[in-house]
Amino acid sequence: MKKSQTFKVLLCLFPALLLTAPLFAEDGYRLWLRYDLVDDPARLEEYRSVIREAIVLGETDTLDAVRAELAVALPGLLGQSVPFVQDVVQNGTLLIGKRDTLFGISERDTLFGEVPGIEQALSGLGEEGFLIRPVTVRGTECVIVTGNSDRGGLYGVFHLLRLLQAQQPFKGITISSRPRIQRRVLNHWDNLDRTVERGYAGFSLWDWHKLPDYIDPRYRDYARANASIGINGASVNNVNANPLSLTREYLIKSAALANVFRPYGIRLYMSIKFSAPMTIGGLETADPLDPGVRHWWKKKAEEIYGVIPDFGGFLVKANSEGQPGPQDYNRSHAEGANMLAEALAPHGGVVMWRAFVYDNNVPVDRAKQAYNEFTPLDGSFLDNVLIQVKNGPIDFQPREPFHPLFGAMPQTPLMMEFQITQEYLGFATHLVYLGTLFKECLESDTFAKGPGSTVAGVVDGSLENHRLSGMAGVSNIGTDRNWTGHPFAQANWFAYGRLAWDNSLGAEEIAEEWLRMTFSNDVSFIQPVQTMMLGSREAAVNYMTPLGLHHLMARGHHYGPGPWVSGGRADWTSVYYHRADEEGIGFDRTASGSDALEQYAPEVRAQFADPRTISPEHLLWFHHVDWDFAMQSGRTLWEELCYRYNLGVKQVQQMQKTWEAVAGLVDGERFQQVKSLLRIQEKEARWWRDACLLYFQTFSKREIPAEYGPVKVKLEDLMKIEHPFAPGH
Ligand code: GCW
Repeated sequence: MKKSQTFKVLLCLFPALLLTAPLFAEDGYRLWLRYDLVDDPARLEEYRSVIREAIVLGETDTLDAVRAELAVALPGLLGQSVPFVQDVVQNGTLLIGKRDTLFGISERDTLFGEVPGIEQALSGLGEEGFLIRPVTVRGTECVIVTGNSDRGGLYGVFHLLRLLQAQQPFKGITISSRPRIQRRVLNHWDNLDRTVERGYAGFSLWDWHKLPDYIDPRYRDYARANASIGINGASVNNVNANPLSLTREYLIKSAALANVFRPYGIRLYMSIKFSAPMTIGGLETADPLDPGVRHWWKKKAEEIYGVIPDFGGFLVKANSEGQPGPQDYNRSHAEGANMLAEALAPHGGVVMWRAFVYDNNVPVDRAKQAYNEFTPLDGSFLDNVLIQVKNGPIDFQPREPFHPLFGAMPQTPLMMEFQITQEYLGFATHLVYLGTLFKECLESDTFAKGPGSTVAGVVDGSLENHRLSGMAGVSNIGTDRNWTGHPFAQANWFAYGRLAWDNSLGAEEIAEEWLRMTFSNDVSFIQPVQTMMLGSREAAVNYMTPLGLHHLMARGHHYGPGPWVSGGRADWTSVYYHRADEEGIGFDRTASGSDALEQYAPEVRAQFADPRTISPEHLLWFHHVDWDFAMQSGRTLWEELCYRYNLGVKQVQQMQKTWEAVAGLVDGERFQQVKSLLRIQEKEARWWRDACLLYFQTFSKREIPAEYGPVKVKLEDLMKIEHPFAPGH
């Protein structure tokens, strides 16, 4: 075919292509910031009538970021240009800026005069809150988006764009919002060689080798995505830290990242290695009471703030899983944390000291150790120290009761650490929406100060009126084109950010928001898929670790089932946790066992103490019970175990059906990807079920009820499966 002929053929094809497919692939890169044309005609008309022009007042990097976002978003959503103008001349002007620029409190501008009630509305919004509200300026109808700082304007604009994307009513509405938690941080477990510990979405985003000179455009998109959900901090390197991050060379690289993040309200934090004064500083000790060591950290902090003036602070994993720490010198966690806090304090930085510590020698139930270690230190931390506590007492399992430290250290601000990356929940292969897991923990009642003392209240500081508050999410982001590997894993990043901003949001509404923004506003799509998301975590619990079982995964990489894992360090094995024997199964954490129960408030203990009344979800976490134990369902424990494992598989099969049924309502690319991943998930759900049931059957010596069909695999074959190259390890 000659060139001209090819061209003609293409010309004929082009209109047809336009009708059937978007001009670019839906590869997931745009996340929830797609800004496609509003497809509800009535809404489109409404939005077009209230947003015709925009004024962004002020010349700061943050406001430039706002302009850049609006310049892409509004024409995309409204299908027409929305020019930036200098003055209000017609109805439908968006006015964006910091309150004093907009309302003439500064000398520079008195353009819009006083708006009644505005001072009051803004007074409770703090530094980051925003207000969106209709105003009349010189007789014209406008909408203002403002806050006490530019960042308020930024968050307000993202909120507005969210409303438009989700096709919610906008005309005439007033909304104000401020974050409940101050430090809303992603924790990247990213290594300097770009591998990511427990990362399943490719390599690290941070190209340390080419930094600081090459700035990957993706850094900015990362910052946009975070700002859009209110995340305001990123700890960029693994908590199993490489001390090189603190060298001059790497600080300059980090500073380049911080420069990209800053306009989006994101501070850079860093994980540090406690022994850094020795390894990169040439000192002979890292003892936190040693004057030379203290001086070294002081100087290091000065150096950091010299290049990153808004540096957030240090995240520290010390005396845990082989990491160095103050206990190497017979000093306490408080002495270690306070030394760093002192170095950071003059610059406004904080220390996020992790409570994920447990002894190498396994003297007591691992679930008890953090509490034992930290509660005696309550009240001895400097006031720029936060203690960062994982949601549960073991390690991000599919289900854990809330960590007993929440509510037990009233004088210390406790940060929540959630894991967004699905280390124990099927990596980036399984569709597991974590909004429900996060909420379950936040809503748990610690009873620390009577009923209603929720974990959420501990973490947002409201229970004890703490000055500092924070939440960390272990990131699931990598270089995969769609950022998170599984298209639905984006929802977990999103849900984390939304809950860190406002822990009163429901998992349901967050899922709906995300679906509307990420996929479609069609209710016949949203409704079934939202239901699928909301049930997905329970499905995973059922096919992996039902009834309070935990830590049954394969050794090391944690991929797939390994209930038989034994030998070596006890608390890294499965048998240590499930304790199956001829009698029964489960970890006795009551007074007759490890008595971990005793670390909770009496009201909580009462909920968990009796195997006959405890919710079945936590049964085997706290109790060792007989195989014939009578469950509330009327089944025996063994039957219940069989039932739940099979239910988990069925739930995944139902997810597959749900997804098939929305085929016509999703773009082909993401439809196929999710469909394939669900197929893997179903296969792996069966793998988990078969492995666990066949293995536990060697103790229970009972039949798997016939209704579940014959098990077609052999335990010995399942036990031989190895995954030497499983990612993230
Ligand atoms: O969940 C476990 C992981 C480790 C991790 C550790 C921690 C960063 O298996 O990979 O190390 O927790 O949280 O420190």
